[in-house]
Amino acid sequence: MKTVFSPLHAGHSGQMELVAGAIVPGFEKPSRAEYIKARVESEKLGPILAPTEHSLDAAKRVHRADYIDFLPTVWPLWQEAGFPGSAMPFTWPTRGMRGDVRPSRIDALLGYYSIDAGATFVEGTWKAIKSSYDVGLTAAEVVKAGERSAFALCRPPGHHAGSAFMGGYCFINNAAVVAQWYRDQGAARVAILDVDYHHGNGTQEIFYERDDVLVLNLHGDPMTEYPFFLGHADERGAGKGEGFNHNYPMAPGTPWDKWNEALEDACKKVAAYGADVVVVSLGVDTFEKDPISQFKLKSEDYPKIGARIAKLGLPTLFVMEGGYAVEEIGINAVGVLTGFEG
Ligand code: SP5
Ligand code: ZN
Repeated sequence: MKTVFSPLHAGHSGQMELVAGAIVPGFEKPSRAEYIKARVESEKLGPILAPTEHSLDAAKRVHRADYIDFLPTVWPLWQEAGFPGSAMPFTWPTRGMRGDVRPSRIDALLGYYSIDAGATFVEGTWKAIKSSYDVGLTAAEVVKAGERSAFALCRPPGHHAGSAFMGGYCFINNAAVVAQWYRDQGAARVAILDVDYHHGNGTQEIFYERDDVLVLNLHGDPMTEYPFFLGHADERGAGKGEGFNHNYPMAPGTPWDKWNEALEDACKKVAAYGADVVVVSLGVDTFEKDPISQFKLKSEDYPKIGARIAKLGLPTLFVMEGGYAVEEIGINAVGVLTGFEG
């Protein structure tokens, strides 16, 4: 399997995040991607390709144009304002406020375009976001050209980013971008299988009223887990999209056997849907030693995930999302891919 990777992710480093009352170094750090790349190499998964540059048109098919145009301006505006540290929001237009009027100050704009303070900018962030987007589309092209699968080693991740907001370490929703790109290239039906520990709220929001992209999410129950405000089992899609969104919220402490039942059900739905291509939002923060998560998957479980997905017999694009147990992230993420290859 080919991997697409860009070293430009590394400019997104040193960002801080707000956790339980403290501003701490971000869990989403450059070493994550480097450990995965090293494991791709040591396992001889296949060649590692550099991405090609893409215009932002494909991003604007799933994100609002004003949101995408805002992203490259964040760091320059933050600098211009003379603010220190990482660019992050501190106020949000929640219930009872005007979510329809765009303020003019950069710190307020960040709140206007965010669900939380979890997608923070430093100097190299925009270039990293753009490279992650290019990685996703380049890997999508590999599968479109006839390969059975490819691995988009995206960093930063994407699945918390919605049509007009960032959050949860995510800026552009790479999985949503490539799913839409496959539709635009002629695929009739695309399935997105999100196995990251956290609910992919952005992906759900983007496709919620559509029946041409099936969205399945396996994740920590939002009653007790980030992103809290989406991801319940009764969210099944709306309008034309009713019945084309499936959530599998699971309790803290969920072990492999229980998690695997959800995977089995989700895979059956992908097969019944008749998808032309599967996009896997590949997070490995379901791992027992993940520092911010509560599931109990072991390293030996990840190849089984890949093997089950392979059984679908469909063209498959793996898009990297979360996973914060840095030492084991390569073993677990590449474990899925080698399990897929059989
Ligand atoms: C892509 C992805 O996996 N995003 C995850 C965003 C999670 N943001 C909330 C982090 C909450 C951290 N809680 C830390 C508890 C440490 N003991
Ligand atoms: Zn996650």
